[in-house]
Amino acid sequence: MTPAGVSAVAAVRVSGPEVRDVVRALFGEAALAGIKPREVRLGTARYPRPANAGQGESLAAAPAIDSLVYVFFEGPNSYTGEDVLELYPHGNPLIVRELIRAIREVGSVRLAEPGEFTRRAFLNGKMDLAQAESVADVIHSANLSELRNAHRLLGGALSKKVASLAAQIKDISARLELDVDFAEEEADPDYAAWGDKISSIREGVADMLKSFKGAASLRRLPLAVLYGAPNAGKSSLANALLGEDRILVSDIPGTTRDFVEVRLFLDGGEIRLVDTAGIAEHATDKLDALSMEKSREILEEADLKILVDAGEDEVRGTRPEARGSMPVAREKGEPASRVIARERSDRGNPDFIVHSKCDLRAVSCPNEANALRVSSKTGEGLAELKRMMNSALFKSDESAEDFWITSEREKACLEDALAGIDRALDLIRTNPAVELLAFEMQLVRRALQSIVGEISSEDILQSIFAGFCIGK
Ligand SMILES: Nc1nc2c(ncn2[C@@H]2O[C@H](COP(=O)(O)OP(=O)(O)OP(=O)(O)O)[C@@H](O)[C@H]2O)c(=O)[nH]1
Ligand SMILES: [Mg+2]
Repeated sequence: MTPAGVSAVAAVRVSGPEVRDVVRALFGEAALAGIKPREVRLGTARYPRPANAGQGESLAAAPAIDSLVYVFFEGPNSYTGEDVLELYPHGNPLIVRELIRAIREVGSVRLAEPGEFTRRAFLNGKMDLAQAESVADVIHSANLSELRNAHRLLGGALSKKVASLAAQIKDISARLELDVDFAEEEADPDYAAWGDKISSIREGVADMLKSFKGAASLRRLPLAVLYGAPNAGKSSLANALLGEDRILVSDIPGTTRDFVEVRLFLDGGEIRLVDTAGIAEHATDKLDALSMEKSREILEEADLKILVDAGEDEVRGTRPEARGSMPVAREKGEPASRVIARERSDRGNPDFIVHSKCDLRAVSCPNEANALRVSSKTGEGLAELKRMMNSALFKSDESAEDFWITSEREKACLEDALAGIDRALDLIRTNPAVELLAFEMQLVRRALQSIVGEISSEDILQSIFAGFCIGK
């Protein structure tokens, strides 16, 4: 269950009909006799006695693997629905390896395949397929909103919605089939009313489909880029946000050459923070030009562009040759940052402006929206900046009811359902025939039911659970 590597405690899980044999082999007959489901026990796991060992040899003679805590879960009240044994040895890879080796000597015990425990949970009816898929989302969520979504899916939000749509379709199908049977006796079916009902189902399906966020967009961490003139204090700011001196800082303009990427934890989750080389009007040399090119490239990818501005005078003082030719069409009272943002399109349109080094500035910077006074030296404005970054990068506008789907498979099922609905609506408009409608609705229902796995094939299960980790 836990990754390889040294840790305080590791977790190993065994599931299946031979779990009791494993308990006996590791801890002895007495331990098995006294075992109670879900009871936390401390014991010494020993190598199993070889099958050909004499009766006289006691178990205690076998060398110990580890002294550890274990819990037995009796099926069907377990994660997989089968008997399960969880063991918590010390987190030494050597112990874990020996423990697994000893367990595998018992009966036909073998290593689990990726996702096999969750697969068994699905096959034993402990959860439906949409929930099983969301287990992987719970494990891999990179931020709080993803995690909340994964928990909603695991809690059955998608399953419930699918079930309600499938029930509505079942209802329509039943009426359609009734009409097929009694076609001669009944008056013409009320196609218009059916069209309305089917359209409202279509809306539900289309909404879910629209909510899809694929793995590519989910696994990607939000990217914030600090950029601005050379010497503006970008690297100092990155260090201050991180709370450690990670990036080289100096009063020489052009200190940062390659952009530097660090990971920063905000309230909403982890982000990539990139400190770039200063962008000036003219490059001083070839290397400088390359650095600036790199900065521009990463800016293109940014989710949040933060312009770091130390005030024009300061910049000018440190690098006159770079800024000399800049056409400063500065209106009276207009802050330098605005001039920069307005006049120089190659600096990108910042989402936010940081007036840096505010401890050095005699006059306070104007209080604009989307701008903040910050000092990396005194720490002023840092907490506020983090809050701003958090709210810009992690939108928390979803309500408790909302969820988005993350599985390509579920998306494909919904697309099938939608296509069927559209064909049905088309039939109603052009050539209403009860038999054909009934057939299409059956297809739609099947597509929806396969989301939760009421209809699923071995191939589909294989591809879903192959993406899991071993032990889950
Ligand atoms: N007083 C004061 N000095 C600062 C502050 N932030 C940065 N500095 C100084 O400004 C100078 C430039 O800082 P850097 O962080 O290297 O600036 P940069 O924008 O990364 O510069 P380049 O990498 O050359 O583009 C250094 O001497 C810093 O010590 C601040 O908040 N207050
Ligand atoms: Mg720098």
